[in-house]
Amino acid sequence: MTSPFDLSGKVALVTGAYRGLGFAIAQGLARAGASVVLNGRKKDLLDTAASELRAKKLKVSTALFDVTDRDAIRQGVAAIETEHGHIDILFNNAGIQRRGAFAEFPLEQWNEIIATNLTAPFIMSQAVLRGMIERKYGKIVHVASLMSELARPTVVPYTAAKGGVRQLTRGMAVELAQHNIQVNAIAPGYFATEMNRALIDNAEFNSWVCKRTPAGRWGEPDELAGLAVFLASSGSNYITGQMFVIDGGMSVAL
Ligand code: GCO
Repeated sequence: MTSPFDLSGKVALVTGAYRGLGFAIAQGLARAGASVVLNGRKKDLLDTAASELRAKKLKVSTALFDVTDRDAIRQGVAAIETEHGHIDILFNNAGIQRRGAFAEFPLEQWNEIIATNLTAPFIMSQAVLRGMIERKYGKIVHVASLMSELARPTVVPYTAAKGGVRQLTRGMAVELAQHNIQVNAIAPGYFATEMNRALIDNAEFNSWVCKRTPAGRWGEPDELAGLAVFLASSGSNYITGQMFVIDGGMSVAL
């Protein structure tokens, strides 16, 4: 009897996988036995990440494309399916953050955030869907956010996009369950990633996160891997449309 969390024989595609949460997710899936395709748009960073995981004897390859470019996505996914035969698991992790007062927030930056954080998961999911439907098997996991549920000043566009990711998860889950495709979301709280470097380096904000979080600290990217493996595995076959908050308790504390 194999473990319900064994991903041997599965092919997983992780977007934005060369660092931070995406890299931790990719490493976790590979450690669970999956053959993992790392996506990113910077070749040198992507190759470095792949080399690091290969040095750990993990099965990884790379797919260089920008998740805001629909044609590049289609070509990239087709190339992966030609090389691997199938894509069983998709993690829509790629995301950006731009911070600024709502009143003066530039429309161009709003469009960037929506394109990467919300439209890209839509396009990526469509790109892998035909194969998943044909095989009557698929796991799609969107990386949502604590901001899918809560809000703070200066990140309103990101919050709006991540709120959309939560509903995208629910809508896709309901429509695709008939094909044995489960769609869920991971909602990270404050993790120590490059996207949050400015916050970590800000003594006041850093102190606020540590006081506001019952665990008293920032999350480490590797702490996301277990939940990612669970949602990618047969252990979650009867779970769909759900968003799993992983935030050290922040969202449940006064
Ligand atoms: C911010 C942060 C947050 C969180 C994360 C939540 O500026 O408040 O970037 O958005 O770190 O994105 O998932």
